[in-house]
Amino acid sequence: MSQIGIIGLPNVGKSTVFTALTKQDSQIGSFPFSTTEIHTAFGEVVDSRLTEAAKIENSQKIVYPKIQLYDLPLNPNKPVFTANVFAKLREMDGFAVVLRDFESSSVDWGDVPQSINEQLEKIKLELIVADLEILNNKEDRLIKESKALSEKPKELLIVNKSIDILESGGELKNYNWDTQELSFFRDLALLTLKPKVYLINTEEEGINNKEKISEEGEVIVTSAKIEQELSELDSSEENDMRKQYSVEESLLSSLLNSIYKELNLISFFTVGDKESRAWTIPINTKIPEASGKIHSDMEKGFIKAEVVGIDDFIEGNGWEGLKNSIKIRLEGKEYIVRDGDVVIIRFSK
Ligand SMILES: Nc1nc2c(ncn2[C@@H]2O[C@H](COP(=O)(O)OP(=O)(O)OP(=O)(O)O)[C@@H](O)[C@H]2O)c(=O)[nH]1
Ligand SMILES: [Mg+2]
Repeated sequence: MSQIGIIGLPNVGKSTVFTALTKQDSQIGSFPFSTTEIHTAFGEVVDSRLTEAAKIENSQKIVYPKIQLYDLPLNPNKPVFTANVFAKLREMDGFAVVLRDFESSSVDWGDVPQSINEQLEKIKLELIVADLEILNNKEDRLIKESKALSEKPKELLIVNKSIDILESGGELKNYNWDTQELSFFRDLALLTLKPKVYLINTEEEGINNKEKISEEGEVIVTSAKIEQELSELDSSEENDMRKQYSVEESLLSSLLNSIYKELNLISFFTVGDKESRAWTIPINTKIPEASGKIHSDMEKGFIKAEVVGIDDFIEGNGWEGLKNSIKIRLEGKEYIVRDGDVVIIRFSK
């Protein structure tokens, strides 16, 4: 399961976002630095296609895709994160960066710039400085170790290149690193290498949209406050209110989609009377490996898979309705699983 840290400057609505996504409180307050502890909880994305498919098969249980979210406290003194929080940030698979675009006279701006791009630069700088510290230490160690060598080791060249990028204000994720370089980076858990999605927290009355975000990548525009209020309603009330506010897709679902895009992940499904379930895999995964997610025996003894897209599955009225239909394809070991595939794995034990 992906672990995502919600980060941003003080009082921009990080905890409001966290609560909207998880229904758990994390010390929302109108003053800066109101969150003082690390909070974590799961966000489960109710995929209506899976609900529909499960209904057709009378599934006893439905397991939707989940992400684990973290609301991380800021340090009122420098640096913005304490060592403890930095250590947590290094464990994350990616970040949701919250940028404040709502006015609200009752919420203190403190030192936070009103421009979303300036906010973004400030946060980026914190991450860059943290990475530089790690890389500078690594550089010192490598120089010492390589004194006796006639040639600079490859690792030192990678470190030098990374330091140059960071010192000129760049993030490491924006460069194409080869697999050797990426595996070297793995142990260092560098923060600017992690994927990010941007959450512009805007007015309840509609998008403020004063400014276009300068960063490329997945951007979600939302009012965290509305989303938090909607998350407290039951699902039929929520649907009515969503229509009224014209925010049909929930923040959780757009966030999950954006995160999956940034992390190159997709979901496939198993649908049956006991359980209907979403499974998360990297894109370009072959079916034996994907089925290993369900059970290791399936990967080892993989023979064939029956595969049908979930929309076709619903339209064809499930396994019974699709019996003998050409919509169900028989796929072998080389098949690459697509987003939304419903599968039955045939395997030998
Ligand atoms: N008007 C308005 N207020 C919001 C919105 N999102 C958050 N707020 C308010 O802004 C204040 C700060 O929100 P928090 O979620 O506590 O912000 P935070 O980033 O977690 O703050 P710290 O943990 O203190 O850094 C609270 O009073 C929220 O109710 C929004 O979309 N619109
Ligand atoms: Mg907070």
